[in-house]
Amino acid sequence: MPIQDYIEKAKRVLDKNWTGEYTVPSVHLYPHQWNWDSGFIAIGYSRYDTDRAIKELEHLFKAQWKNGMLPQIVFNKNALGKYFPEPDFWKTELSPDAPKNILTSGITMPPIHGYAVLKIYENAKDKDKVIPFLKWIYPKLIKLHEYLYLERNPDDNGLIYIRHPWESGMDNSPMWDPILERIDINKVKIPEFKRKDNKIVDPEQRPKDIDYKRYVYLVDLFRKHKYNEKKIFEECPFIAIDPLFNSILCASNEALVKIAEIIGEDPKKPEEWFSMTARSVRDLLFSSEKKIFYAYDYIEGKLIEVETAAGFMPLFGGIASTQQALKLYEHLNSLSFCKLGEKNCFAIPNYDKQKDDFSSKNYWRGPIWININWMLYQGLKRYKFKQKAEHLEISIMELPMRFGFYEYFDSFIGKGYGTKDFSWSAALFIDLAYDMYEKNEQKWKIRKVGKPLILNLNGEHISIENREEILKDFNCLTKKIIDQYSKNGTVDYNGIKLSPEYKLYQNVISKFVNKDILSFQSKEEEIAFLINLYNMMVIDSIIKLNIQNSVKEIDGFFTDIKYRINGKDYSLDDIREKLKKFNDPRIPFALVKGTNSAPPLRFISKKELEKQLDTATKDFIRSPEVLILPEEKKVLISELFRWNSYYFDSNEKIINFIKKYVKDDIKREFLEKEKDIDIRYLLYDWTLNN
Ligand code: 9WN
Repeated sequence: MPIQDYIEKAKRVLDKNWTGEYTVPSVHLYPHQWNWDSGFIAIGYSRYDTDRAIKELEHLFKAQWKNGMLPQIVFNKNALGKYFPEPDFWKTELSPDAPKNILTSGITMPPIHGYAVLKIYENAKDKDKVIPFLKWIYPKLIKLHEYLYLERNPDDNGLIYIRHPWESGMDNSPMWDPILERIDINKVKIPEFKRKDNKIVDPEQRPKDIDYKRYVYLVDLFRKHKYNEKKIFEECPFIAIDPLFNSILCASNEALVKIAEIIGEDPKKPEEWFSMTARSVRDLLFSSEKKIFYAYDYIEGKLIEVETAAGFMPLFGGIASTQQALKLYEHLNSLSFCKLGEKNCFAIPNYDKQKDDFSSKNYWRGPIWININWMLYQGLKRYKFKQKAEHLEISIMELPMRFGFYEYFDSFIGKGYGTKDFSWSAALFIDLAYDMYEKNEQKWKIRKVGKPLILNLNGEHISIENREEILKDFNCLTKKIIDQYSKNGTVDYNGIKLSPEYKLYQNVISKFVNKDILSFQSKEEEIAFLINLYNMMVIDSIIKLNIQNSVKEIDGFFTDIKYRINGKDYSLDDIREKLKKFNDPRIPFALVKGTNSAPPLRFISKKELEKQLDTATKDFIRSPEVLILPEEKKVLISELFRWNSYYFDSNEKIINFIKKYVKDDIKREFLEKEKDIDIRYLLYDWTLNN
């Protein structure tokens, strides 16, 4: 499996950054443990090394403050001197809440940890082994959330504030500009300090000095107040309600409810927290007109009208209403944030790319970040925006495969910026690559059809209607069934089974038995009919054989299950054979085998055949079934091409075919000019699309 090589590369990045107790984000630029990084890193580990995932979070939570705050950084005593600011600057020992003998910073970060802990449990091979860890960490997670709801919830409405841009994780996001400008660096006293980051990474890709002066000013204020939350709140010029922070908190609250149920705790608290925060985010941070959630400037008492990727995060938190989600989608899928099919744009940039001050290079002011796109991917999947989710999935996979495991990526050319060998880029790549890699593991028990099984013998077989009427009924019912019971690529087999249309469908197909319905007037009519017949026969077989996991459960699914038509029996493979005479390589992409890999099911009409075959092919080629890696001179494609070697009998044919459907200039040029392309096959996902 070609993805495996890249999984190994990603694991090597994590091995390099693993200290024995936790993983640094990057050895040179960030040589300590970071709060939300460890959450994402643990999600990656959860796929292949449960012990490490657990250790990662254990180490972080051992540094939790007495008041429940989980610090942004846990410093490594042996690596001091390479980063700024370090413990000598933070002076957290001034706070009675800071842990003794553990060095930390004095702020927090987005609380992704509840969510990550649940993933560790869900992905573990031996779930029982994770229970003691769940029991150990659950009260600590509750304490962390309790700290947020008690100390950072000034209006008691569940909207949690942050008091430093570093707490958002999106440090120099343009979203914070209007608030930070309030700190007039010419008027306030800024302590002496020396940056280290811009000696390691090109300063063009990092925050400006003026930003750092303000960051440092805020830290100085915190230590002056000995990290007393109430005093800080009264004086701090930066009090912001961040949609990203609050959405992540909701995702973790939701996970805490599930964890509580697993270990027999009362889930009431996280349940209430979830509803309270979700309601307030929905009601107070959304702009219906601008189709985005905004951050809120608590001091001015108004929304900060700056559009960044954070504004879509309520999709990840599962807190946007259906109407809000539709609006968010419209905005997300626009030229501002990368539209499906738009040329030369990868995933979602961190800032509206149509703004004058957008930068495709500078840190949180425009580039693509893997963690943000990974969360948006989860959110889009959750709200069933399948195509868009898949587009992000492709980018999260392709960007590191093509350019390396960088910290962030150029929004137009994909080049990697910041530090290389960055842990969460590797970890979240692993998470998605495992989905791809594991999906083909045979999880199902195989049954045999035995002898040929004819599915359409349960009716009268004799009909007085003519061929045209029967075909008309078939088309009409097929269209109804597909339109009503399949959406975004998933099919409601149970719904179909119980529907009146399915009953009528049985009646119609029983009339095929003695009728010559396979002589057609036009090529279009024949192709459309055969594709619809194929797709309906798959559905009918899944229902009648009570298939739960995959058509692969049935040995002989494609050869031994048949429909009788005019006295002759046809299997799915026979129908596929019949379609070959048209020699149209787009046809295989319209045949839906009841799987997750296939493009969405559609009723094919003879009038729109051309367009529909194109769409089906385009959908497939622009899905994660085709990964194009110019820098690696590689194309990774679905096995489907190999099975259809009738149309695709040479590499040249494959490349010529896919290049017609590729929008991105760099990729197309690569496919056009490169003579020596290495084609590798990705395994097909046979999981049932129910
Ligand atoms: C300050 C570690 C962290 C990430 C943040 C990212 C960056 C630190 C910095 O690196 O921030 O926390 O020094 O710039 O902005 O999201 O957690 O990877």
